[in-house]
Amino acid sequence: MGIATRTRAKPKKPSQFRVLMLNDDYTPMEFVVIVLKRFFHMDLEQATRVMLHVHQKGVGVCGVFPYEIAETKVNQVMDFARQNQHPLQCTLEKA
Ligand code: TYC
Repeated sequence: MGIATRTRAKPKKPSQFRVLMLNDDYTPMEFVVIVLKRFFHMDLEQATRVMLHVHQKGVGVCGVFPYEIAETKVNQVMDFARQNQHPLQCTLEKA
């Protein structure tokens, strides 16, 4: 097989995306903890730690996932926040 038709010797891993939670002044702390437990499978202690980190620093990482899963998590969080009339914001960025 000629060089032009050879596949890559080292296929790239599928790229990963960080799901970020953003702080705001109105969403109750308890609600953020529920979100982290429900959608990111954290236990109470872990969820509380991440929530407080976001509260103090403005932003925090909920997890790192392949693009489609990260996007689904962002949509699930935003839908759940909207349903409960909280302004909680969640986004993703390339890891
Ligand atoms: N800052 C919010 C409050 O004081 C709590 C909060 C934490 C909101 C994390 C959003 O992603 C967040 N009620």
